[in-house]
Amino acid sequence: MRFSRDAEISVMKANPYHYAKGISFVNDIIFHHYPPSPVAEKVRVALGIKQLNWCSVTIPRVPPKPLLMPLTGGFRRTPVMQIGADVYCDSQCILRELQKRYPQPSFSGDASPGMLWGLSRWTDDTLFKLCLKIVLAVAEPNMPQDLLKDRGRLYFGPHWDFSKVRAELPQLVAQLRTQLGWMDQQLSSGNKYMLGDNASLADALAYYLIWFIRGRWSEGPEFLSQFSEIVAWEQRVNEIGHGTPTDMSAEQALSIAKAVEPTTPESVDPNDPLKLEVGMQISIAPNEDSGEQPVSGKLRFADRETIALIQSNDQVGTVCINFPRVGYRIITA
Ligand SMILES: N[C@@H](CCC(=O)N[C@@H](CS)C(=O)NCC(=O)O)C(=O)O
Repeated sequence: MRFSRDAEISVMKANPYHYAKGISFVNDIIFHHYPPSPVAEKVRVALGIKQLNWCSVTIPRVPPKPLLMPLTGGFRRTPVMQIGADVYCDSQCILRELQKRYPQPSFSGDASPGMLWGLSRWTDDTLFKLCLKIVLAVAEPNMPQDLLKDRGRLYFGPHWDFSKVRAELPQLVAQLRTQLGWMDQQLSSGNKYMLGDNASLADALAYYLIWFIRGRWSEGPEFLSQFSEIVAWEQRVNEIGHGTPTDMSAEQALSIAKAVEPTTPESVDPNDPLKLEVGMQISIAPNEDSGEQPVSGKLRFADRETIALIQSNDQVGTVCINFPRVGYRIITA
């Protein structure tokens, strides 16, 4: 759904420059991220595959994130996408929404989409954690303490210890080598991209891990040089770019949310195993023990893939916050 002209005008009036130019942003993609975030890089590549225009809001790397939290109900991870007063947390949810709103070119390239989401559980879970262990364990002695403590707890639980991880580094690298070998093999068919001659979600899912290893692990470039197909493909994905970003301030993003109402429909799958109902009080939290606070509010929407709740506060008015189902647990009552 697009916003009415009245809603657009009310946002424009909040900013005289935009009013004069006739720009409103209420239907635009607002992407909250920071440049070194690998998960954000995955979405930036996806925005490039679809050649989209988007507004770029830079957020802090560690909490507090006072200009993001009012939109996400306290969810602190990066990235977050906002369109008007609808907010999408977690890259899985963001990518699905982008595919829904901008179907062409499709994220499934030359293939059908179903198993691509399954593929994302391998890349974003097993493989991303493995890359994080290698990158963080090697970088630990030179990392700022606040960042190290934050990421250790977030990704590896309350008893994280990178000195132990460093001791098993060759084992971890061996695990990574085999799995990147699968990607290299996939590319040896002569196709330009992972699933054919059109770029797909599979490319974004693989690329951000390679980008992360190359940029943040001191031995990454040398390690990657053994995968000749990956190295050539990496260049092709790099050339896709990120679409067209335009900088936006966090304050402006908040004012856009405040000027409009959420468009996410009120609807719940009647066969939902949790017997959810519109309006019920719920909390949503990541499945893993990451120390993150659940996000609470009134249920607005639930289907097999997505769950969304409503929250209100002075900074944004009412927002609808969407999460993926997979990887998150829902607490009722
Ligand atoms: N499952 C999440 C993972 C996101 C994630 O872990 N992002 C990292 C940055 S790459 C993060 O949130 N780090 C902590 C922070 O930014 O506060 C997703 O796919 O979006």
